[in-house]
Amino acid sequence: MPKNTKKILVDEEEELVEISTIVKVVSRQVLDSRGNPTVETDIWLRKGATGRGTVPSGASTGVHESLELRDDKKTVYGGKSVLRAVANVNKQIGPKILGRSAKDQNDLDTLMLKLDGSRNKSNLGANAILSVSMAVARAAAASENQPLFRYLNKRKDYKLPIPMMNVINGGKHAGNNLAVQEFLIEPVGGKNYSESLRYGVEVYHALKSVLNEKYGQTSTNVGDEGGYSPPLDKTAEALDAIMNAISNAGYDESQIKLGLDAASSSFYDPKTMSYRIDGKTLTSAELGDYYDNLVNTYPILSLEDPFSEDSFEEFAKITARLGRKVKIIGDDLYVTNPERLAKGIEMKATNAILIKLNQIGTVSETLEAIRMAKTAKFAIAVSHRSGETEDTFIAHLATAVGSHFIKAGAPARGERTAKYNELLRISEELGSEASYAGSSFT
Ligand code: 2PG
Ligand code: MG
Repeated sequence: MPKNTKKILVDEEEELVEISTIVKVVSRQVLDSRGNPTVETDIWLRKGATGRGTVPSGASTGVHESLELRDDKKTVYGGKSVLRAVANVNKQIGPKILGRSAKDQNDLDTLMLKLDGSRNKSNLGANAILSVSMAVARAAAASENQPLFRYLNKRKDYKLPIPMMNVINGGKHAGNNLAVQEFLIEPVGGKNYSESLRYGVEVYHALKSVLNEKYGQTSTNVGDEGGYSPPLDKTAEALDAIMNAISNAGYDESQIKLGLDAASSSFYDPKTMSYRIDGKTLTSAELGDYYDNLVNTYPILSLEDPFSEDSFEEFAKITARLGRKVKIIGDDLYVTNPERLAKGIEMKATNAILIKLNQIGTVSETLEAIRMAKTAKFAIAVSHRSGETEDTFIAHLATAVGSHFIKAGAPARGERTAKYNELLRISEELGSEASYAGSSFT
């Protein structure tokens, strides 16, 4: 090597470290899509690159999720303000990460876990920690002049996900009597992401006409995730309306599959160990038969949280029974937690996982859960929360990790379309560099 080449390389390395050095951290309180306060953090790096993380919030939260820290001061935002979490970033986390490289995602996440010191991030708040973790990743990507998805995956095996669109809202997301929380359409048949998105949007609009005609105009008021919220009380009625919409829009069941998120912990009664659905009270075994019947009647491709959040055995039974046809997705069961996922993999509890950054609270642990799920050959669905923000992190994450699905609500309301639109931009940028997950389901 000529004498001064070494010197130049060293300088370049120093330069890279310097570019990614964190010089400023500012957190604030902003609003989510339900009008509740949430945490947003901005990070500045030495040469001017910045990154932002805005944290979403669930309604049907699993009991095993990391803790979302709220102030509980009833006179302010009904107890929902997050000023303590914001202060934890500004006063505790911020000073500790100044001078560190934003590229050390793992180390920075570990540092925050140590600083928090609890099992479920209850001291600093998972909302505080995640806002920083996301902002770090974004700032590091900006320091390389890369979009986030490229920064998160240097191997470049990008895959665009199938949109899982929640077109009828029930459960805790709507003011009707549907026990099942989400009725999703999964347009697997498009030749690429944007075509599948179009199929889904057309069905969503056709569904509006179907519901208006059958149940009147108030039936197309929308729920938290932009899906319609008709005054129905039976699962099959909602599925029939969607099937009509699919055919009215000119599609068939090879092109558009259905998904259900039962979110069954919200209709489970632990005292009687039974489930209240369609006006009936069912045991776990009866609920298993109920799902089996639905899967044989409708083109259902995914079934999320069919049993309550600690029912690993019941999940394993339904996966053994229906798993060849259907993706059995663990959401509240796993809460994106690598430890709970390890148990699920061991027990063959499911064949798919829902991934939500804020359930676990750091980007590194989320990536670890995804890595484990991929090794176990689970299908992956990267997901929003019912309380969302304009942040598009999950669109990048889904593309980077080659997620099969992205669950981001109906194709309506800005916080939902923010994700679907970002994926349109990503797919435009990637062109033939990316494959499309739909092709493995047709
Ligand atoms: C779910 C989610 C997102 P929430 O259960 O999958 O759709 O709902 O954010 O209310 O937990
Ligand atoms: Mg769910």
